[in-house]
Amino acid sequence: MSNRTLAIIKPDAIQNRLTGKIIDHILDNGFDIIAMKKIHLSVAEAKEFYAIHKEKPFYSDLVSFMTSGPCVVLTLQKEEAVEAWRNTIGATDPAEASPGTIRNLYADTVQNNAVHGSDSDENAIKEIAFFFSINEILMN
Ligand code: IDP
Ligand code: MG
Repeated sequence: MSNRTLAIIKPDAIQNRLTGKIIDHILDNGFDIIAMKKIHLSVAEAKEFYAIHKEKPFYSDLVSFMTSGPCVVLTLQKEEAVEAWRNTIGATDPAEASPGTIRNLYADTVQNNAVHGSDSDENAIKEIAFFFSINEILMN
């Protein structure tokens, strides 16, 4: 499974009509999209997805942000997908994201940072299963 990761195009990017540009960026960087759907997270789902951050001061604002509008969730496939996708999105804070990364190009603030990426193979497996059932993911 180390060739898969979970990506989310977050509500700020959807609101800013950047979905197509971000999907182009994904494809131009050699990722295959093996699952994709547009969803609107419930508060309960957002809380569970970000449970690892529940003690952080930004947790409740993060949950509000992630439920403020729809997201696009994707399963991406590429060799060493987790690391490759983290490199493609850039640092959490867009002010620190390298030039040409998605967060550098399309994000506004450390919270409204356009995209999500799994941080480990273990979490990628959990996060993909959080959003997709097995029959929603292309097999090849
Ligand atoms: P990551 O998305 O780069 O993995 P995490 O530390 O896992 O960053 O944080 C999850 C999300 O929480 C971030 O993408 C961002 O939306 C939000 N976040 C992280 N740090 C802060 C902060 O200091 N202030 C406000 N929001 C934050
Ligand atoms: Mg993270």
